[in-house]
Amino acid sequence: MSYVDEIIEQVIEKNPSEPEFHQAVREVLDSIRVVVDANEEKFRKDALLERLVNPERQIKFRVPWIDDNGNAHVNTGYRVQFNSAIGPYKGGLRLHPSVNLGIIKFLGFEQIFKNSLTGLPIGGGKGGSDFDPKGKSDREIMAFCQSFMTELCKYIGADTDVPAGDIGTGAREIGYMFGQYKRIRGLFEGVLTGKGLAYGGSLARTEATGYGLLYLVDELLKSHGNSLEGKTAVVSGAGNVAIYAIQKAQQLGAKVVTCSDSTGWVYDPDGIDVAALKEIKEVKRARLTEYKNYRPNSEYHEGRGVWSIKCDIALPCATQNELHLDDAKQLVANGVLAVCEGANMPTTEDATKYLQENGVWFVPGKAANAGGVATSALEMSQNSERLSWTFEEVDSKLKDIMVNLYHNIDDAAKRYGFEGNYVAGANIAGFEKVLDAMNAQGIV
Ligand code: NDP
Ligand code: 2IT
Repeated sequence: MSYVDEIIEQVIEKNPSEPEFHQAVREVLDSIRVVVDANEEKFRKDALLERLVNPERQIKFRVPWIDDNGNAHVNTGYRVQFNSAIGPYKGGLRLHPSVNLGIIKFLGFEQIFKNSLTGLPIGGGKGGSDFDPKGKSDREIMAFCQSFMTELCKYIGADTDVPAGDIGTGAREIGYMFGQYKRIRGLFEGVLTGKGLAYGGSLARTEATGYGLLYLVDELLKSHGNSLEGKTAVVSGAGNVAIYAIQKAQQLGAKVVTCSDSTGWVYDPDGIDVAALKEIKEVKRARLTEYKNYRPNSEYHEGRGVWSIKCDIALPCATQNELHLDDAKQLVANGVLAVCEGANMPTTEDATKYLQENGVWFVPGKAANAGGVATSALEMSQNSERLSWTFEEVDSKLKDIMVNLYHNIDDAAKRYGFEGNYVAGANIAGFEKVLDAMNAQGIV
């Protein structure tokens, strides 16, 4: 059996009940098979793949907090410090009831290659908790965040591990966590990114993941002699990534006709009203059912459905495995040109394969959504030099990073004979730098 297949088997056997982690490992190892096969003897001797798929450290802890009625609750907190070959661990904190170790490991594993693709010196990590922020008061959110950070602060620091936002963790949560870190550790340092502008945050970090996604889509289309002008796009999600993806798509001339949340989806034939969406989701923290109050011509549907709408570009920006084989078939039947992932691993394995086999330009999340973490690294730079850059400066660096990233994955795919396969290109290009660093640093 090949070294790659042995390791995939081992990962499944040693980490049962972690299907998302298996999926992420399978995708990466399948893509880098060509590199591994060419170096099999050395890689086996160095246990290179074993070291790649086993996190350097996994931290799991109890998070007790008290609700507004005086009742105590206990959630589980996680931080997986996956790989520090190219820099301090970097990656978000997810707060969602579905969080478990396997989810955090899949996200941490993806983060290694994503962070490498940014070209910046950041290693891979991820964390979070099964805490559900929905319906909680501000005080309850603060209580949870403070308790979470009371434990997490022992393991992180501006030069060791720098968490940030993800699903359920936005500016409010980062603020409470930063305050608690500072209080306990006595350090005002860039230990988190996505901070408020008043205390060390970077302009354009809020917009960065969605904007970066569209900078990449724009470059992808241009490279194929096409453009976003006049295109119809469908977006899933209605959170941080989705909102700013919709905004930038509109600025670049596309019409975005859908968005969704965990209970339903909106079809707005005139184009999503971003100001309304921001008010509903960022200010009121309400459901998308409210959208119709702002846009009487729009439709609200319960359940899933954004992929059934005819479009040129599809941008899944909600969560993992939200675009299935049937959705891929529908998108292809409707003539979709490109599917680019704003979320992490939103497309199932069979759907990805179907899209690729049917000539759709498919760009995986670790490349397409790397603008968020790249801008987090720019926030770290600004914190280190104790300066703040203008919006234009950060935004233009972000754009350069995404344009370079696109060409980097495109070139890597071509170099190995997989032209147009951006999954292979992203995994190979991301892996090459990590491999160089791991080889240089010995067996650690
Ligand atoms: P948010 O919490 O801001 O928004 C998430 C959105 O997705 C919400 O609209 C939410 O619905 C919806 N959603 C979440 N879970 C589900 C689910 N199980 N089923 C259906 N809908 C769901 O998160 P972000 O926008 O930050 O993150 C979205 C994705 O992008 C995630 O995969 C994340 O890992 C990835 N990502 C985020 C980055 C960032 O900088 N924030 C960077 C790179 C990737 P509801 O409103 O009902 O909660
Ligand atoms: O998935 C991701 O890349 C993020 N949630 C952002 C991580 C970060 O450190 O900005």
